[in-house]
Amino acid sequence: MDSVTSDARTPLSASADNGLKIVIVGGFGVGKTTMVRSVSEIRPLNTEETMTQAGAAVDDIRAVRGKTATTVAFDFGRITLDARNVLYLFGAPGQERFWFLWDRLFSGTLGAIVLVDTRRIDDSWYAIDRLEHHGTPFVVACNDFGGTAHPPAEVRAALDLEPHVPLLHCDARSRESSKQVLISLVEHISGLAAAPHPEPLQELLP
Ligand SMILES: Nc1nc2c(ncn2[C@@H]2O[C@H](COP(=O)(O)OP(=O)(O)O)[C@@H](O)[C@H]2O)c(=O)[nH]1
Ligand SMILES: [Mg+2]
Repeated sequence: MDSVTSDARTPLSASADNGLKIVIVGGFGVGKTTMVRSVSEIRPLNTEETMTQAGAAVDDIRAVRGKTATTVAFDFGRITLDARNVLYLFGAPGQERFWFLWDRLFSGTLGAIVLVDTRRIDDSWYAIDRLEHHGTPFVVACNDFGGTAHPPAEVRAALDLEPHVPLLHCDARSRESSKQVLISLVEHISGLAAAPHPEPLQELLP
């Protein structure tokens, strides 16, 4: 396995004592590894493996021609927010055989980014279902693979997204665009935290 280890160019500050976790989930070849690489301040730790013929039966590569490596565990990156707060990014593989990892990965997670390739929208259903089940806040980001952009209303309907879930457009190869997705997620999370309870308690009391 040609694993890459994080380098020491940006050592973690000794005062950093608060680790926040965000996960990036989505189907095979949707751009998770690319996004973690775009925003991480360290060379991301990942476990890319050259794809072999043995994987052909399990990974549907027809839609992602040119892809020669696949993530066999997960991607890991880091962003220092300030002296004390550090954001850890986990890119979780979307292939069905790794779904058992997700429930563990989601625990203690601040929120998630669901990456979507609008040509293969149904690859994202399972991720959304699991996140809703866990009550993990998330935003959905459609990664730009060129071609016709689908109207947001169409994507929202296809994913059966609740109206309060932000739907964005991004290019995972761009640091700026990926950063915007992270910022939207953090804004969404803080908006949820500030929102009043939808069911006022008084109405439930006699
Ligand atoms: N055109 C385009 N290609 C992308 C974009 N993001 C990723 N890719 C390419 O799509 C392929 C799959 O991306 P990867 O990050 O490995 O997907 P993962 O399986 O979700 O980790 C790679 O060859 C990337 O270079 C994007 O925003 N636009
Ligand atoms: Mg990957």
